Amino acid sequence: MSTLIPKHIAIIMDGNNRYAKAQGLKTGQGHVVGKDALDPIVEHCLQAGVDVLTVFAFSSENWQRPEAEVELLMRLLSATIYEQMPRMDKYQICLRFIGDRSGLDKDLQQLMADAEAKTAHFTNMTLVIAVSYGGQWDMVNASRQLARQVELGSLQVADIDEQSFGQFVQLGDLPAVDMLIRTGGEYRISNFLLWQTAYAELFFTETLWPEFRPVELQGMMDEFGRRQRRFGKTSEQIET
Ligand code: M2E
Repeated sequence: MSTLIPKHIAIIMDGNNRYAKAQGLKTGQGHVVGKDALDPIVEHCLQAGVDVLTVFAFSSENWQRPEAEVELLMRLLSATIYEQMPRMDKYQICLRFIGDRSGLDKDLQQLMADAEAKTAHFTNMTLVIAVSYGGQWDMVNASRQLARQVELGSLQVADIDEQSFGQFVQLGDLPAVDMLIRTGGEYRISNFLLWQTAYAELFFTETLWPEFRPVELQGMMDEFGRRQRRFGKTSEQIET
């Protein structure tokens, strides 16, 4: 039986602040260490043949964090995009951003658009960074676009179904999420990809994000394969 590789993995990278506290670092320094934990995970997904990796870098709710932490995260986001571009080029990875960009600094919006344009033609893997993203914002945004199409007469209400709705949520052109992983010991979806994870296998680990390594990710991918082979069968079928 060939090993089943997930097409789309999504990760809620949680635990940066707890890591910083445990290491006696200043708050926010955990985000700096957390940033560097992503590279080995990206490379592991690339080598394993994963098509899409989506990571939750900054949620709609993160705007409520202390101003200094939000500013640090925004600066870190810009710095990381600059830093990552040579790697995207080297590994031919398409970089995309999802979320409500309207609240972001104009320079950052331009940097994101440039990075997407420069990597749009790469086909080895797609790395999606969720910035100022919320699953509920996503679904409301999709609903607004559908309502506008109905108002314009280019869509009938009767034509709104899961298929047409699914085209208007973020990443509607990409495979649905197969594996949703959350590090840091919390067991919540926290308004991440709500529509896109409808059928995702859920994986939680106590490991804090800065300490999350490819070996643990591979263990989850192996478990994903085992779960898929059981998918839809009765327990009797499994036993025989
Ligand atoms: C990331 C952003 O907590 C976030 C701080 C910024 C870096 N980060 C974690 C990301 O997820 C942009 C790119 Cl191009 C890659 C990773």
